[in-house]
Amino acid sequence: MSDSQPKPRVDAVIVGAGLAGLYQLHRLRELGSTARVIEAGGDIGGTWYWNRYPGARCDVESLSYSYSFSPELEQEWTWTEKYPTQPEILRYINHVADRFGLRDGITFNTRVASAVYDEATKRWRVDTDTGESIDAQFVIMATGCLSMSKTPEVPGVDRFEGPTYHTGHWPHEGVDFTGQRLGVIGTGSSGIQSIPKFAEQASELTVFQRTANFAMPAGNRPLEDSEISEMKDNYREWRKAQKESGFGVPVPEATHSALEVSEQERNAKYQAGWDKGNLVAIMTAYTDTLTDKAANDTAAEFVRFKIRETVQDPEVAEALSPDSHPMGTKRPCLDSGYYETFNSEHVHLVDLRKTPLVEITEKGVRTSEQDYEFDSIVFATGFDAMTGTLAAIDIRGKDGVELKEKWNEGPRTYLGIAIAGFPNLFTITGPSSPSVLSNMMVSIEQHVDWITDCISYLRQRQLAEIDATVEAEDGWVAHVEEVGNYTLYPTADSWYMGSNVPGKPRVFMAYIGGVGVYRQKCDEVAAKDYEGFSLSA
Ligand code: N01
Repeated sequence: MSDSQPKPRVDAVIVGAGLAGLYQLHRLRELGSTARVIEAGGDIGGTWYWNRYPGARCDVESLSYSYSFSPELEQEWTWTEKYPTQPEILRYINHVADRFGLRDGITFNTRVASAVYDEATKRWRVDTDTGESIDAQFVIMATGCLSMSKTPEVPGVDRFEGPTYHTGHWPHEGVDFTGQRLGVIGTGSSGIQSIPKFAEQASELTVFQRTANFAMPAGNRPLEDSEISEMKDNYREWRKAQKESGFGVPVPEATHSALEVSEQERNAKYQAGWDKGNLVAIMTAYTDTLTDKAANDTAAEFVRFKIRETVQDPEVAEALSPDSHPMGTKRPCLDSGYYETFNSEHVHLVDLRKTPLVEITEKGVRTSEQDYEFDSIVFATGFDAMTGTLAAIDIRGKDGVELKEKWNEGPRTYLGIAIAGFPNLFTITGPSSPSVLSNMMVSIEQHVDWITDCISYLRQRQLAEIDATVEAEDGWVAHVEEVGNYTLYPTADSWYMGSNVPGKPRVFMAYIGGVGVYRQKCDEVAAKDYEGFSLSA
């Protein structure tokens, strides 16, 4: 579109039509604002649109992983299983979009290529890869934390002659691996969920593991009518507890150090969490599990014992037992038969710490020790998390500063919502907010509500611009780092730290202060007329 043509003019462009983008569109429409959602995918759903690999489920229980903004929606939707499958979550998202009439506000199969701030008009020019240019007062990034997938950084990724798949971009029509020799690289959440399913089809399955991860059985099952109706009767109380909790998942508060109770008492508590199939219950069983290595070791050893108990071959059990990072400092997983899968004769584990991955070849995978031939390869190798998607868009703020330049040494934000020098730009569950360390639904709703209130405040006062101050941003970055350093998280090479992407700065990219504490801080900022921001007419 040439500069002389009039551009569509809206109050806000929302980037992404996942759970965050849809709710943001709904809230802005309620406010009487005009908004356009731009979505790269062919339909709504975000993460749940792309991640369709077999076995994909959410690790937060169904009854908690849903919007809280509409009591009517809560009552009319009925989840079927303890942990929701990807297809069921996608059905839910579609139900929400239809119920609240959101589809007409979304442009699909379109990527935002750039967003450039015009200091004279105090508005953004947003350009898409389809050649459209939109004029917007606000840009709201609802791009998700894990949306830019990555393949392994070894030569030959395009050389393999058979089909390759990435768990984060799974074909919508599904894939049948029946009778195939299949190689899977990666044992994070996506690998751990899909590997048991692949083993049901493949004739030979070889799993390439660089880091053994902590997983515990999800204990998934159909929900009882009585638990559904009990939750429906008590949703308001439950939502309040979610909002005030540490991780957006209410659990009883720990009262003791893991080191001040007997081994027997400790293991009984871990066993109870294990039986519940609730990650947060084990991670927060004691006050110091995430802050003290010795305390953490007690939980880690409990899981390693379970692995040894489950996996028949002691050498394989040893290789599957995580010992390179404290439990929880890389995202722990819920599984359905993961460790048991390695008891099947046709399933093989390759420990890449002993025999590193060298390259992908025409026929398969080469390690330092051996060539493996496959019919298909699955990359369960994760994402350039938190910043990758934002850095891929050419975002320019005041004085033409590029966001990716500003974030050269790691992301800098105020509250994970705003970025100094990039006025009227908001990041839903952005870096340095609780985001990935929480039930995403709780954090998404909190951010969307905060952003909507902020836009309403500006409108009422006829203010054109809000920009975080550098001082407020510096203060927040320091606080996030300080709280992070109090924990064991920075000790691990994890995607939370950016260490899964070569060359990415090593910075802890989430706020571990807890969603309840964080919400209070955000509310205080708003109550003090957006303290830490400069506002102008
Ligand atoms: O990705 P990951 P994911 N050579 O980054 C390995 C969310 N999620 O898609 O650990 C060899 O966790 C890598 O090894 P290492 C959840 O937040 C949620 O599984 O870096 N191996 C690792 O084993 C999750 O944390 C749900 O040493 C390489 C794996 O690939 C996040 O998404 C379900 C490699 C990547 O694991 C990402 O999960 C699924 C290389 N060059 C995902 N590069 C639920 O809620 C990477 N690896 C259920």
